[in-house]
Amino acid sequence: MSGRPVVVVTRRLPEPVHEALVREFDARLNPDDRPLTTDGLRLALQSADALLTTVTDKVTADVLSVEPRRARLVANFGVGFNNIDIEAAKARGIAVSNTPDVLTDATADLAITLLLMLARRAGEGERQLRAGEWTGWRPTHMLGTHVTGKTLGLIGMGRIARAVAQRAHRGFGMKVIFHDPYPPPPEVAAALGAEQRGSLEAVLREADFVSLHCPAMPETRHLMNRDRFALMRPDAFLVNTARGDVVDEAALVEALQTQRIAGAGLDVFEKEPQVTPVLLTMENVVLLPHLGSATRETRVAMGMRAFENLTLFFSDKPLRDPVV
Ligand code: 8YV
Repeated sequence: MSGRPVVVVTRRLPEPVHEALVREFDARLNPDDRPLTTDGLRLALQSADALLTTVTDKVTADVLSVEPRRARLVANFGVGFNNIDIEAAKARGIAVSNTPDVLTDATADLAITLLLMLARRAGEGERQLRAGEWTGWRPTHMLGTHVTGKTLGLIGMGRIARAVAQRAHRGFGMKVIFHDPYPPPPEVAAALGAEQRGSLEAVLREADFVSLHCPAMPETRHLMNRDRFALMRPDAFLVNTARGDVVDEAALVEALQTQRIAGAGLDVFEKEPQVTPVLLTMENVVLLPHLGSATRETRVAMGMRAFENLTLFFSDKPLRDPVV
């Protein structure tokens, strides 16, 4: 026993993060990168002082109820923490941390990527060319939708949404509107050129592009449902880089099949990695495998942020990113 805190790292992380963890802790790495089972998570809570988890680890109330339990901290690799039963952690005095800020730009870039791929039919064009079906330039070939001057509606106005607003308004000359039950100070919105709307519905009625930036929690489950899709404009597009649970995927499929909306760009899915099969056949849908924060720089920064929370915790100092 090294006497150093035992930290179970549930997935393979970038090498620089491993080096820091091994230097500082009795780190139990996962070089095979196979997700831990429920029993594996329970065992980790019994044998380690802390877990460094990711979105693929379902840290449920049942998992957290294991006794005897040794772990006192779950340091999540990610800003979202809907993979952890926060109320159960709170009830058992287990601390939880996340990794905000360091992934804001990468995730905002990906939301804009989805928006542009949708508007300019980039996925379609790429597939047509790769399939050898392109017969050359034509004046009316695969016409897309203009972005500059169009209205982007943001659902939620937290860090990532603000970064999207800045890119869309300053970078692409878009009009930006938003709704958030906990809006930023007016001067912050004004500096981003973003206009607040009194309701989600108002944003849906007005926007050419709707981008979701709210956490997954009971209140936001299926926030985008049949009735809300019915409010969107038939030439409007949905972008989701938040969480799959925020969208009723069956209602989305219906809205697409009935041309209730013009298209959707999805980086997250209700039952990921499963994707509703019919979405795979739709040309006006862009599908990405949860790449929001997938840059080398960002993933190292996320790992180092989790490492910082672990280091602070085991130095009896306040977490930098306390969730619980
Ligand atoms: C992470 C994300 O890659 O941060 C989040 O909430 O969805 C992604 O950036 C994922 O959560 C890994 O745990």
